[in-house]
Parts: sequence; C-alpha cells; structure tokens
Amino acid sequence: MKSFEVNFDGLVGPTHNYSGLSYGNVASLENVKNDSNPKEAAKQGLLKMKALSDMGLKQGVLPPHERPCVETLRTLGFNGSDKKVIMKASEQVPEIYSAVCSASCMWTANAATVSPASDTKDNKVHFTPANLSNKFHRSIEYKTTSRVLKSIFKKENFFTHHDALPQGNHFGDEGAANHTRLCSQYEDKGVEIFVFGKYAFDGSKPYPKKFPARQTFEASRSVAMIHKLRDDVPVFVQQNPDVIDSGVFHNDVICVGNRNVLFFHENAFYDSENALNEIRNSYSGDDLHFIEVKNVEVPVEDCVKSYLFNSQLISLDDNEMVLVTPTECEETDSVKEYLAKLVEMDNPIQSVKSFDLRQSMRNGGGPACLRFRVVLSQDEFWATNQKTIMNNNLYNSLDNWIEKHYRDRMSFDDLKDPEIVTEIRGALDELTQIMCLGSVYPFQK
Ligand code: SUG
Repeated sequence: MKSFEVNFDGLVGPTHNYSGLSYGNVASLENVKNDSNPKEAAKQGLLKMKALSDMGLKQGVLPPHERPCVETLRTLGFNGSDKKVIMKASEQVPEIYSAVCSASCMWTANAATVSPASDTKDNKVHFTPANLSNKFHRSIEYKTTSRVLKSIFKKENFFTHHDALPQGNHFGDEGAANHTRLCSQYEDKGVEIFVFGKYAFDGSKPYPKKFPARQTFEASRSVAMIHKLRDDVPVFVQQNPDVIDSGVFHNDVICVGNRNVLFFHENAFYDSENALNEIRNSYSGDDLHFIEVKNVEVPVEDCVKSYLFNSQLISLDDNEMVLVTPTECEETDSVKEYLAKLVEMDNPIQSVKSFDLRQSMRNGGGPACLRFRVVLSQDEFWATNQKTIMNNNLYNSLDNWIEKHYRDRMSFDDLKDPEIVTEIRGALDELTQIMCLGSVYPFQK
C-alpha cells in the first residue's frame, strides 16, 4: 500500500516571545528582549501550512501548549491561586517565569521521533516524545506533547506511543530535528539516520567545546531500540563538534533529507566519509543522491544566518522535489547564488519556494523546525484525527481563532499580567474543540 509524508506544523502559541533562552542558538541570543508579534507569527506559520496543503501535500496541525505553565511553577514551590502563582513567579524569579512562558513547542521537529511501520519489526508506527533535557524551557514540553500525539494517533492497532527518555543530559533527546529518513518510496523499508552531538558516557570521544551538544549517542541508540527498528534501518552519525560550536545546535540546521536525497553541508558530520558510506550501504536501491554543499560555496556562518538547510525538502510527485526555504535565503548572497545553481543540477530538486517566517526565525526556528513529519499509509492516515488535517475549513477556523485571541505585541510586562492565564485558557479550550483533541492541557484535567 502506498505511503506518503504528512507534515504536522506547530501552531505558534499566543505567548510567542523572545527571551534568549537557548544558549548555542545564535538567533535566540541575538533577539533577546525584542518585542514579538504572536498574531503575525501564528499567521506566518498558518500561511505556510495552507500553501503546502494547496500544493496537494498532506498537512497537519499540532496545537500550542498551555503557557505560562502554571503546573511547572507549582512543582517549583509557588502556591495559591493561579493568578497569585503568576504574580509571585514573575516578580520573584523573572528568568524562570519567562522560560515557562515560552511558545517553543511550535518547533515540532523537536516534538518526538517517529518511525514508520515499514521500518519497524512489528509493522507499527512508533512515537517517542523528545525529553528536550538540555533546555529547561523545552524540558517541560514532553508531557503535553505525549497527550497530544496520543489523541491524534489514537488507534492502537496502528500506533505505539512510548515514554520520553529519562531527563538529564546523558539521555538528551531532541527528536526528529536530529533524525532523517531516506527511502526510495515512502512505503519501503528506509534508512533512519540518527545524528548525535556527543557520547555522554565516553569523554575521550570528540565533543563541542563552546556550545552544548543537545543530543547524545546513548539517547539516539535507545530510541532506535525502543522503536524496534528492523535490521539495517538505523545508522548513527556524529555531528561535527565544530559546527555545533558555530551555532548549528540541531542537525536540521545543516542537513535535510527526503526520500532518495540527502542535502547537506560538507562540514555537517564528523568523519563524513565513513558516515556517508554507512548510509549508502544501508540504503536499498540505486537511486540515492548525496548533494553536498562545499564551504567555499556556502560557509557555515551563512548556513546559520540563512537557514538554508532548515528548508523542507518535499516530494511533489515521484520525480520532483521542491525546497521550501525561509526568505532569509534570498537575502544571503552565497545562498542565493547556490540555490540558482542547485535547481539546474542533475538531481530531483527542481524548484525553490520561499516563505516569510521571520517571527519564528528570530528564535532560530525555520520551515523545517516548524514541522513534524510522519510517514503514513492510507489506512494509518484515515486512522488519524482528521480534524487536525489542513483544508479550507480548518484554515478559516484557525485564522479566525488567531484573529480573536492573539495580541499583536508581546513584551515581558504583557506576560506578567495575571489576567493572561484566563485569556489563554479560554483560547486553548476553544482550540481543543475546533481540533477535536479532548482534554490535553493541565487546566482541562
Ligand atoms: O530549541 N528556540 C528553539 C528553536 C528550535 C529550532 N528547532 C529545530 N532546529 N528543529 C530551540 O533552541 C528560543 C526561545 C527563546 O529564546 O525565547 C528557542 O527555544
């Protein structure tokens, strides 16, 4: 049975803001304390979803989480009414308060790792939510993520949901941002490339010196075991520690793959030759394309600035792929020149389509960060909550919902307003009804 890729994009939440929370992520640090525009951010993301759906692709939506996360503040010792908790935390520990207000779950490439049924020994689709241990503001995402995924992919005969790996840096797991799957056709057994930043239990191996490695080998290996991957499916590749130190905090900032194409920078991997050989050996088929970008063509700094590799590489049909880029690629000379050459080369990428995602980009989140891709067969797709799938109706409902509930300016003072909790819960409650999600938020327990 034919399978296809469904991209589930994160709907940007109403508290979208710039708090400089991600050490190692250059854009997040550069834009700290700038005012944000949540309404514009959500609409930019929604327009991308609509455009991809209009191109004939299957497009889904994942909802934002409850922020500020009062539940986390209570775990940290704040008590009293919800409004009291917010007032006390925002006054006494503003740095922690801004972390629990982050709308970071919008970058759903970090929501989980998913393995399609054709890769797994029990022929089920396996999901493991990412623990996102390396960053406090992200480590509080996995519980809601897990409830949301279980609600959308409910049928147990098709879908298996696992717990997140244990918290702590030894098993730091950032989900699909460090996981790429290659295959000839989506329904074939694929190669799942797990890219990690360091070995947590062996300090003699190379590791980045300046910025953290957010994904460990041990975490990647466990996810592969938990997903019961068939022989030859998983390949473990170490990310080049030097590029992590240059601001490439996830592999999807320097590499993207789809079906038979791996598009990557020559400095992406440590021991690149060996890594590429392993991938080639595990790939069944004779149609594999490695598109390697040299540093003289596009230096690593320009990759980080433009997010060239954080593009979505999408199949329009069996022979044609389109690269979905952020507008920043048009504004970076080396990248603009490279892309003009790329579409003329002998490979499946035939066009480039660019999107304005600046609100998200200012926090280091490009087109590929915003999407969680799930390869599904037709039956698995019908077993998925159809109210999360983009069409004109859902687009209009979400556009109206954003118009009604989102502010067009958000500063730290706005986040401190205790009334925000009522405003946001009302909006999220309505959203769960639009998307038929059931009770997925702590306030709905
Ligand atoms: O985890 N930024 C996110 C960006 C995630 C991008 N995802 C992928 N590459 N797949 C992060 O660093 C910044 C939030 C702030 O600073 O307010 C932030 O969390």
